[in-house]
Amino acid sequence: MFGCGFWAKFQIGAWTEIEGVELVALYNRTLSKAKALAEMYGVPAVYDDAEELLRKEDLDFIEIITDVDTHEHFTSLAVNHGIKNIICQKPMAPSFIAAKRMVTLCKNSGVNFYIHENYRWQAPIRRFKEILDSGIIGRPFKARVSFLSGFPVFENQPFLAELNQFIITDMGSHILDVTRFLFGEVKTLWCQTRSISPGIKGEDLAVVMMEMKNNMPVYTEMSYASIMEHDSFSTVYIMAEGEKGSIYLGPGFEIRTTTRKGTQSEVVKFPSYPWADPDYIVNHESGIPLNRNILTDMLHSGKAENTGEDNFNTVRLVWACYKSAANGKPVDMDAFGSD
Ligand code: 89Y
Repeated sequence: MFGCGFWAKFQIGAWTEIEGVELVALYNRTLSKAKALAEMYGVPAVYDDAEELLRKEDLDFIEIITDVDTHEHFTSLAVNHGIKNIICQKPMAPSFIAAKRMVTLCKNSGVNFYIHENYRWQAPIRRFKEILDSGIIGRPFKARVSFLSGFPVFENQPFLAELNQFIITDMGSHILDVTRFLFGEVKTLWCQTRSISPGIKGEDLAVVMMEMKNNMPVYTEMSYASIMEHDSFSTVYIMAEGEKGSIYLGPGFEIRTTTRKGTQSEVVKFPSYPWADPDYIVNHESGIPLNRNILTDMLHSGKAENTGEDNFNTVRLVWACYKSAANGKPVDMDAFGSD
């Protein structure tokens, strides 16, 4: 595993729940951080030289959880050292063009490239999809995906305040991916951003209006400036309306499904783990099914949802949002990225 920052301990925790996976080495540019994590999880080797790790260790796969600016560097380093399976933390890269280079490099080198994009694996969102696919609300015709939070996110991840592009890369990567997961691909989008909280470089509010290829209008909103009765952290609230009813995932992981017969409520349950932070529990738990899915792909017993190529469609949405926010115009997704 490359990178021993805030998220590493939770992603390692998720791997410890899966049989047959052994974490053999950690890399971090500050060795003391790697040593602390190695002690916590009993990892036999630590390095502050990534090349040395790649030369010395016999690896089936690596996972990259370093700063986003270094994802491309570590991906190409691993490819050059013959690693055949690479998992990279979201967001894939700090720019659209860098993400494109990473996907192309892995494809041309015969490397399986996966993105650790966990929100679509959150238990309430998986259940929401099951209800949607059951047909109980008929054909969906409109939806809203909402993340409105005042969680002190910069306390745990101070570098987020330094990003020139903050909320769409950090949370938009999740929210736009969930939107694709539930409602398919986007035809056109229009985005507005604002920077509300003092002392941050990038935007902490974005609203995105989309027309999906299936003709649904979908509205997404994401904010770390919102003081709400029910804070969305660290999941999303989703409303889908269909010809026969509606489904709402709201506070307390409750899903309310309404048809003309009335409303059914269910609270989605999932386990807690000692390594997970209770504030992030739904988020941290989702790493387990995500990792399992990637593992089945590596072992050729299943297909990964979060391949680099699939996630590149989410990356395109992220950067199309910034383009739209900069020029105030809708972006035609079929044409985006080809210029
Ligand atoms: O970095 C983000 C993520 O992936 O989930 C929540 C978060 O930690 C802060 O927005």
